[in-house]
Amino acid sequence: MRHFKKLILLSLCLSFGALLSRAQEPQIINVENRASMTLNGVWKYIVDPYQTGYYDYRHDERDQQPNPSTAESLFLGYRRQSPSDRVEYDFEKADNILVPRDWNSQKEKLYYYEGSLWYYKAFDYPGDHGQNRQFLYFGAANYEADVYLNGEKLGKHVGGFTPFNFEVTGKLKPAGNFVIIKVDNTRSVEKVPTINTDWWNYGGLTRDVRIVEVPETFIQDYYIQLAGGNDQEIEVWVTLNGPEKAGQEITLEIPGAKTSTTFSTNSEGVAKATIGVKKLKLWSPESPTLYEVKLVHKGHSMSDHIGFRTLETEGADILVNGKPVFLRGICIHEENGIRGGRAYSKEDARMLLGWAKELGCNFVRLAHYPHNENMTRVADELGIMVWSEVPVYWTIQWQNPETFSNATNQLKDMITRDLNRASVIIWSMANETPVSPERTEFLKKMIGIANDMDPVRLISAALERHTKEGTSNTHVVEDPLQEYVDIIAFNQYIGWYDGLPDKCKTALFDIRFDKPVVISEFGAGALQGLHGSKDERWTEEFQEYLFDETLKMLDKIPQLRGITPWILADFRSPRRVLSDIQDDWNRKGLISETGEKKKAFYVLKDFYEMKKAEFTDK
Ligand code: GCB
Repeated sequence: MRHFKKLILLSLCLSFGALLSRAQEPQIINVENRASMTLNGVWKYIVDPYQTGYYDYRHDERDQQPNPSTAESLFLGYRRQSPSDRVEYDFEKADNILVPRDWNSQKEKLYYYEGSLWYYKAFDYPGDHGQNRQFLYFGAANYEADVYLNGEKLGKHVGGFTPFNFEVTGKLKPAGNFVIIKVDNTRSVEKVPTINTDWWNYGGLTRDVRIVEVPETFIQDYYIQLAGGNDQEIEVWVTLNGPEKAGQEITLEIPGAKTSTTFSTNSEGVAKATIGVKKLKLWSPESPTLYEVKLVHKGHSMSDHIGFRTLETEGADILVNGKPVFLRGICIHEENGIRGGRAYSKEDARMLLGWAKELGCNFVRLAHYPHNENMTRVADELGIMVWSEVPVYWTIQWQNPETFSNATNQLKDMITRDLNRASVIIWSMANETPVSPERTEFLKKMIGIANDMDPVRLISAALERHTKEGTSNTHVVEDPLQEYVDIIAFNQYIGWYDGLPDKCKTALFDIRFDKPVVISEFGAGALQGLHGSKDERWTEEFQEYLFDETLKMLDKIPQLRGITPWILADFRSPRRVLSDIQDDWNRKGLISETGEKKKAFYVLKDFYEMKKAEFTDK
């Protein structure tokens, strides 16, 4: 029986509505195709480990005080007025830093820095100061950002990998503006992610910063996607923001499909329509067709490029455009090891996804947090399906309502940003979380939210397996979450953390569900260029052997419909301290941090060629 996305968890999600209210302003999507002025480039910065610019000597927040001290309140961006004036900072004299970029990889002295750092940029805004509205937009800031414009606080944002914006209409001057942001990447137990991760916690304004300019009433957000398993109907909703949002006409044009439809907003400013279409050229990895889509409101037009594909499961099969697919995947961290630091640009996305293509992939798992929007947009162009996930990683505080609302805000912001990307087929809720009733409730509620926001994409989470009681080498997933996900995914490291690769020869998996299975991680560490016997850890030969044996083992799972081995490229992790081998790098990459391919790369490539042939014939 075909399985269209179910909404059984909807009521759960609604009852949690109260907890989900967001302090921040709703996200404006598709900023790339809106009028905007970039604030990317050279900024000034001041490192402030004791947060002296933010807290006074009684540890009171200066920005809550009626007359904060001009001498130390860095957010005021105050300049000395006379020689006797005491001002204990000067942004103009401070060092330069690039935005977007993390700070750790730009400055040697910041290599291990985790804490507060102030960013400053002066700019003119010659643009419209009359009828339009302006928003200060950030692609992401890791982890907390306190944002000030011309000395006035705009707000605070929590969460390191999703976009946020603040309205600045009426606050911009034609000349002499300055924006100051305190970014703090201190880790702590109640955050998402929490203190313990296996990746480096890069800090900073890691993605684009812009002033986005929109009409007084504007299209904030929209959804234009094929309805479930049906390639004849496009479901549309559009949300207006502004004083005249009710009863407004919106026109959707898809010139390439010879379609144009006009529909109206309700009192909430939301317009909905279902549009019949015939003979759409569907988006697929083999042929990633994107249509130009235009939304017009009161003569203002905004465009996007959107692919249309159907997505559903049938028993253990994942059907894309009605055809079973095998997800030939690879995990990727958002890092450009060659340059150093977080990946952020279209070029970075082309490099990482280009490597995935070379490997024969049609799928990537963007681990372990939402990657920058260039990744999903380039994936749309290249025809690579995407698993997107939130940093609910290992052990977070399952019973803390703030942690829950933080995790769900990140989930909602991730989905909101990428709802129209055909490449995205899976929303993942978590990675390797320890089973407990509290954790399962937490994740079930997240699933409810994701299903409610997106009726089409499949839901998953990277779970764990263990050895079945009474057996020595039969493996099971005993996690109640399996019932609530569309795809059963789990990480397994037989041959690396559990025995040696030989163990794969006799290992069996006992999966009880008639659902697609994706192995979301397996791998072994190898230092590129280190050669030896297949039994010697850290050699390319060991990694190659483990891939060989693992692929044979996994291929015996009847429901296997995809794999995303760990990982495309070596990445920085402070947990990896073995001198001369790791030196701060997790070495499970198939490609080194210098861009050299290891032997296992070719083993996986061969497997993918075989799988491609097998599934093309289906
Ligand atoms: C895992 C984690 C991943 C680690 C990897 C490893 O299971 O999900 O974040 O980096 O193992 O290398 O141990």
